[in-house]
Amino acid sequence: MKLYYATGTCSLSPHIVAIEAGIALELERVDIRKIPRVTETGADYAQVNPNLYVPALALDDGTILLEGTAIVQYLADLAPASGLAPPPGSLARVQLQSWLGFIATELHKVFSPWLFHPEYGTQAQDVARSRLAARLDYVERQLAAGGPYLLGERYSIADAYLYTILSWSAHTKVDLSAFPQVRRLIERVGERPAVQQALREEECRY
Ligand SMILES: N[C@@H](CCC(=O)N[C@@H](CS)C(=O)NCC(=O)O)C(=O)O
Repeated sequence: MKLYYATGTCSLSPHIVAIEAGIALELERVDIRKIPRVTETGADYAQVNPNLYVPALALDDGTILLEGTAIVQYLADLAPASGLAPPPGSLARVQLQSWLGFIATELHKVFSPWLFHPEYGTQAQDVARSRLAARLDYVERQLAAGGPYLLGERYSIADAYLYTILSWSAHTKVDLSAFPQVRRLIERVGERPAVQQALREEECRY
């Protein structure tokens, strides 16, 4: 199985999940700063993902899986004993999917692309930061009521995804100081050996 990734991006989330699940991954880096988009082996990434973004997971039979939230569920389901995702069909699984959808649409896609492109202007960036603050307040309240993880006592793929997205906060000047439960979750996830290993493998320094 091969993960197409770019250092410091959302592809860290499936990378962490694969390590947590004990799944061996081949890694192929994509330079997302350039068009045409090529991988480190010189392959045309448009042939892998016509949308050009990472992550993409190439299965051994040639199937390409796209979208981070689908990829992490696929990986977790390959290793059910890891407990990284509740069983498909359970209410807990739907609650997990609810968090994955929330992180993807309410957090990830508010950070990116808006806060990574100064050319969009300070007004757009201020709106993005204030929207993120409102959504993080929601996460904070959920964690205060039933943490320490998004699903309660159990660490899951949603926490790895949340960690990945919020690791962009310092660089993008998103202030987490009002969200102690969120910061605690991020610290706790960041200390996990799988997370440290994924960061090392991507040569990433947060
Ligand atoms: N909907 C996609 C979005 C992935 C995404 O935003 N990837 C970013 C990195 S975090 C990227 O590759 N950006 C480069 C581009 O869009 O060209 C997913 O959730 O997997």
